[in-house]
Amino acid sequence: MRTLARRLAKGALFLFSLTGIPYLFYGLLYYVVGPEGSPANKQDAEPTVSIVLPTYNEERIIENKLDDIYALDYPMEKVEIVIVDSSDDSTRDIIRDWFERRDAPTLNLIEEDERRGLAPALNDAYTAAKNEMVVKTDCDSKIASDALRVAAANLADPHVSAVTGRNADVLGGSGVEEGYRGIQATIQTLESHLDSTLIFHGPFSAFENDEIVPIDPDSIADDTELALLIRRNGKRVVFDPDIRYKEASHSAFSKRRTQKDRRAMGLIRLLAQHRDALGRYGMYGSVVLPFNWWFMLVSPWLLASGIALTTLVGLLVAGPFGLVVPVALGAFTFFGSRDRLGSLQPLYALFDTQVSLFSAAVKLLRGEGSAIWEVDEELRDQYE
Ligand SMILES: Nc1nc2c(ncn2[C@@H]2O[C@H](COP(=O)(O)OP(=O)(O)O)[C@@H](O)[C@H]2O)c(=O)[nH]1
Ligand SMILES: [Mg+2]
Repeated sequence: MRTLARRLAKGALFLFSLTGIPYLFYGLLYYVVGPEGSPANKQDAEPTVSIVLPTYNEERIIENKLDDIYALDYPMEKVEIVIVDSSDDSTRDIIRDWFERRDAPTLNLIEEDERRGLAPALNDAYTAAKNEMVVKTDCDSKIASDALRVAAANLADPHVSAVTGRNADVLGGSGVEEGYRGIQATIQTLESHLDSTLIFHGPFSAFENDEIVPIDPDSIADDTELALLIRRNGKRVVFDPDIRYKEASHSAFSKRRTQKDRRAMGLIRLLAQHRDALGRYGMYGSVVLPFNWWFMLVSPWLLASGIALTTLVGLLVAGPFGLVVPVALGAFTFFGSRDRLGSLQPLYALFDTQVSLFSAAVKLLRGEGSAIWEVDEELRDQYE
């Protein structure tokens, strides 16, 4: 029994160490590269802008969103707003009223008879967008007033064709989300300096219109997919921490699962679909994509197996007292999801993400992953 327990313990230790190797490697790279800000050679620019805004039943918050866009530090005569709407509430009437009261920006409203999902809606909106820089933003987000200018400055670099930004303020004060976003911003800054980053964020993603191509209508990682396709076509796609937005998030474990698991499913599926990109496109395919493969597809399974083995060892060695491992993990989750872990909070945020990635993989294996989802009404309280 003891020998078996010792072997299993060694196995668990091996799995945990193996999981950590790529993270140590990224840490070392960060130290060597010392990335700061965006890697783009930024220049002042004021291109014409199409703001793409998809809406599904956003009557509670659409007016505030339009007011926020109107307040951006940018000449509104140079802006058109392309709204693709699939609502069956009063969102459309509110939109029309709002634009009737103003000369600029102009409105291009695409009215869908029925909800088809976000990706096909976005494909239509991108086709309709006619200005030089196309900025996609979600209704449930607030963009910093200088965001369009900073994005335009990035795209003025001839090598860069897409740029995304940072969730600088998590509305609702979720410590779990803040912890995760901090780590993610560090990783995405490094990736951008190496070549390009993978993840593009729904609240703010800017693209050069000429580089936009259609995305898979079943995609649930729409912004990231477009960026990935642009990188595959040869241009860099980067993260600039100076582009700031605010987005609401939950900390509570069960509330987080719905949105995070769906987003995780989208990313896993996208990576799998584009597995042929591994090893190609310079550092993007040889470092950035493999790291994201590890983080999203491999390490959740290694961690889950390591935890299962450790629990088994505990049971073999200490009988029922061996349950201390799952109980400790439960306590970690209990306090972490209530933002009460102090300096350990970022570690919990990573754990929470790994839980989502694991459960997303299981859901995908079960054939789930619909491109139509229930919009989170509670999160919208933050934008009223
Ligand atoms: N046109 C259209 N917009 C959608 C659809 N589903 C979601 N949206 C919009 O897409 C944006 C992001 O949706 P959201 O539910 O907040 O996604 P999440 O932030 O990933 O949870 C919001 O502006 C929604 O109103 C859809 O099926 N059609
Ligand atoms: Mg949202």
